[in-house]
Amino acid sequence: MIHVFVYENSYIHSRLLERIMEGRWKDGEIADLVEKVLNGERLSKDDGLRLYRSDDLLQIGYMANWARSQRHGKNAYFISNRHINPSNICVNRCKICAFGRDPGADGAYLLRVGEILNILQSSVYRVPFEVHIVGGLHPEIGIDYYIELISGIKKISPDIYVKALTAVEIDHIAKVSGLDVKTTLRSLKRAGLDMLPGGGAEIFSERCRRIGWDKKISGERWMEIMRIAHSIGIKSNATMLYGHIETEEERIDHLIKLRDVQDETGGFCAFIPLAFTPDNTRIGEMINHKRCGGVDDLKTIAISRLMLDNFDHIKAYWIGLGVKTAQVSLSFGADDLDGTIIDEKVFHAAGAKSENGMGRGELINLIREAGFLPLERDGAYRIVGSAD
Ligand code: V47
Repeated sequence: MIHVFVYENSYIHSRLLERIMEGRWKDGEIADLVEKVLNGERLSKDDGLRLYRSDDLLQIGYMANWARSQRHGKNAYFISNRHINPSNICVNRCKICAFGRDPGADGAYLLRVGEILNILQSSVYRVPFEVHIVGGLHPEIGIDYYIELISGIKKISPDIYVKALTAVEIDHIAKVSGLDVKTTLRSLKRAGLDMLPGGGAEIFSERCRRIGWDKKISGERWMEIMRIAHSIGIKSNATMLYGHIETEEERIDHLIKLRDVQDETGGFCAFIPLAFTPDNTRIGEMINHKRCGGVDDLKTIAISRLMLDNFDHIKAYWIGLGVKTAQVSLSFGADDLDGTIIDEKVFHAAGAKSENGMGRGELINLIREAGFLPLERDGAYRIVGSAD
């Protein structure tokens, strides 16, 4: 029995319904998968691979849009936020990264806590506001710096939502500070840490890690740190870096591992597929600075929505996708456009062409033009207000 939920005024949904009624979807190479999705059945690894290998982008998009609408109807979320990168000094120097610098190298920097607080004092002009803090693995900066930073931010305003430190950074800070991960996370939470961003997961494949980021913690360790965070009430996001040297099978394996962790903990808020941006990176040289195409971007958003049936939010990160693809992604399974993203540095170091920040009004217009209802949210996905 196929249950179809049709939203009023929804062209896409009425088209899907039409196709289903006419039985046309039954002829396609992925027709059995349409049936599985509409029946709410979980997709297998083989199903995920078939989706990647299918050329039927629109059918994949229909399914993902249908799954999206089951959770969110026509809602599309955004937030007012900015990035802060305390330091680009990094002991890992991954081949995918154009942001990191060796200690003492040209352009290497470490911001003092006071400097960061000054930046925030002058740039938080509306609340709620999210600050996204990530940086390099500095050989000497331990937990004291981050406790001072996070508690200083909460003194500026307790309504600033602090999404800070990837699992990779948590592992490093714990080591530098001579602490275990749980104690580190507990102390940061006490200081005001609200959640962890999803970075540093890359692709969990060991093969890729050996070639591209051999000093970074393994995928298993990344997941272990997320499990610990979730167990003490710290939520997080999750990411997948795609479009470099990974195979489709490695992508699907990555998604299934995340789905398994989410089944266990329920602690992931959003999944963000990150399109590899190749300039100024050593992996970029290996692939002739080729960036994956728009079809791959849209398929990856849609397949993420379909495989990650236990994730509420799929984010289209416009900094990496480009604004136009991010907008179209809203009809391919994404429900969140991240935010205003002032002062992003990691993707821009690698050649991202997007603007360094977007006005709130522009975000709202993009969402409306795509036929969705713009809803401003806070860091925990509580709705702050409808833009209408
Ligand atoms: O951890 C590094 C990736 C991540 C490149 O949680 C690259 O809400 C593309 O994690 N091309 C940082 N990607 C960004 C990140 C993120 C972004 C937006 C929202 C959230 C969230 C998290 O970017 C890194 C790494 O995985 N990265 N270099 C590159 N050349």
